[in-house]
Amino acid sequence: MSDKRVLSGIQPTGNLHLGNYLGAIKNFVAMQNEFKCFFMLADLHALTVKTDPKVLKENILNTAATFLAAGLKSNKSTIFCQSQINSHTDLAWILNCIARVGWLNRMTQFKEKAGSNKENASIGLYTYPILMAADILIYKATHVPVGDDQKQHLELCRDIALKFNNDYKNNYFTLPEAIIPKSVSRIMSLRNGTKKMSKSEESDLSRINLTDTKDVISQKIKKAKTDNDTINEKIFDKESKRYEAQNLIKIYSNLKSETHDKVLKDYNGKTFIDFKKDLSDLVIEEIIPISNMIKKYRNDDKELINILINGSMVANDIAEKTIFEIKKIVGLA
Ligand code: AQP
Repeated sequence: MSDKRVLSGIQPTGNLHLGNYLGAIKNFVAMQNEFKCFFMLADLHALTVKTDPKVLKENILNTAATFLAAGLKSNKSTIFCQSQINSHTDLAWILNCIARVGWLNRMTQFKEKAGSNKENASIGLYTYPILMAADILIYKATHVPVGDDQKQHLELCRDIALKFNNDYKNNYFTLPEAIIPKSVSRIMSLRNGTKKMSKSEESDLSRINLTDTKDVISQKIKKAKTDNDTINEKIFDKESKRYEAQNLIKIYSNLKSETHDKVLKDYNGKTFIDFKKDLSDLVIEEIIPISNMIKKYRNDDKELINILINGSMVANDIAEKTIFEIKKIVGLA
């Protein structure tokens, strides 16, 4: 096993969807044989928007079940809940004092999530990227597999680590690198090809949930927005603006492990009616086994809870060592 360390996480904010799967979890599964991996349920991040406590508890268990159902193994990866490791928030405070307000003001995710009512957004939503930097740096992660939407936060994490090293005249932090899947860096909503597929989007028709049934998946793909043109090799041209079509082709090519060019060639001249049928079959083949396993894991929450407790113990040992070293560097220990 290489000495690279991987950390990533997912917020337990609702049903995980095809975007979370292709953009993140599928890559987590592939990495666990090669690297030392830490995968967390980012439950502190989930509090940045209004959350019902009972729903959050359920979402934590659903997300843990989804990790395992998708193929993460507790004997290969450390799977844990962020809120159980106090050093994340200890380090976040120290990093709050390193990061600059101007840096946070540039974060586009805050602008998108806060919308037009910025004044009413939580401070947590604003400082979310600092906690994310702490999540990564507390485990001295070298690599962070994320979707393209998180690239800016990762760059901020590197800036914070670099400033810490400069301010304290050492090379304590290694700068982590993002690993962004090339073929599907961002899965878009099935209803609007310019918006990313998201758990919090109101319309359930905008996403394929990892718990959807066969019929629901077929219906959602049938109803997915497309245009009246046939499939042709110009779909990905900048001026084509066929965003919904591009999104469906990207999903297909990822699931089939084929290039966009090959898919476009195979379906050249065909309509989306034909294509959607085949896409449905592919999505069902990938998602239904996961969906069945999620149900199985949720039948025995004790096993899930034990996995999270064990993961937290492993994570805590490492995080406590790091925070002690950092406290010494900054003069708090
Ligand atoms: N549409 C997407 N395409 C590719 N990757 C995606 N990810 C999320 N949406 C897509 C990746 O999934 C990981 C976990 O994301 P998260 O749940 O922590 O937060 P998020 O990015 O804010 O995801 P959502 O679905 O949009 O959640 P809500 O609606 O709760 O904010 C990340 O690696 C992300 O890149």
